[in-house]
Amino acid sequence: MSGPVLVTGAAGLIGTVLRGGLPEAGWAVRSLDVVPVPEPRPGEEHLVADTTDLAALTEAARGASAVVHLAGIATESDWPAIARTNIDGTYCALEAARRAGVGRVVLASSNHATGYTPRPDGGLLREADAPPRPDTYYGVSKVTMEALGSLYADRYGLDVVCLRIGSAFPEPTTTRHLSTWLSPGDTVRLVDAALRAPSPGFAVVWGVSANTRNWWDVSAGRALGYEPADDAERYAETLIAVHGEPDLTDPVHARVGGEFTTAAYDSEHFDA
Ligand code: 15L
Repeated sequence: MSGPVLVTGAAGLIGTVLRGGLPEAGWAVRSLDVVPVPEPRPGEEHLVADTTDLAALTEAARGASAVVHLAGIATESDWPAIARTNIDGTYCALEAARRAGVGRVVLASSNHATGYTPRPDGGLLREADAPPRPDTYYGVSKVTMEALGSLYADRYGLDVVCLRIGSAFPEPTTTRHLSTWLSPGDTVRLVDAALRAPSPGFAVVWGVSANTRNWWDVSAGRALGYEPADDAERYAETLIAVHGEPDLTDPVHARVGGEFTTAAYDSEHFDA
């Protein structure tokens, strides 16, 4: 594969992890964000643009080997903000890739596309058994992201891999994260696999580490070549000592979207 990987939202939490890790995995990175990325790495290309600016995004995608689309609001917000930044932004990322002749797009979807899904009683939940069940307008934007990805794969033949990310943080900070954590190292491994998998077509895979308490089945991710190496369990004793064992009758633990499914996440509580 020639050409750098265009990473949108490169200045954010996951973008910063990828800017560090993808070059080590052999990928040249072209970073794009609405703000300048802090401290560009040697060899890193960096651009400032809004992902809803289709012309700018198309220019940015020229010569890239793939687009990794992370840009967007990462939590609940009001509808106009979600519609513009997350939904229009995803359309622009896919359309820019198509216009620039880039054959592969990796999309940062989220577990919140399926947030009202009950946590399985036992066993593991496969992507195919978790149809759209968004918990917020943010979740709706991720369902729409997956739908747009499917359209661009079927209609234009793009390879589109949607990563339904769990909790991508430096380390788990809640007992829910013991099941949903995606470590920084596994974030890089997952995106690397999504970039390398031969002809994935359209794929949706959970983005989660090899956590002992996982409720998501990572088989589909493994089939793409993702080999998770981290497990949140090493944080369990400390977190449980502070917060207690997860109470499975509490909606935060009973549904996969956790606190996003509670009244505290009604859109009216969030400003753009
Ligand atoms: C997400 O999609 C959010 O971007 C992140 O802030 C976390 O809330 C995460 O999901 C999660 O479910 O823990």
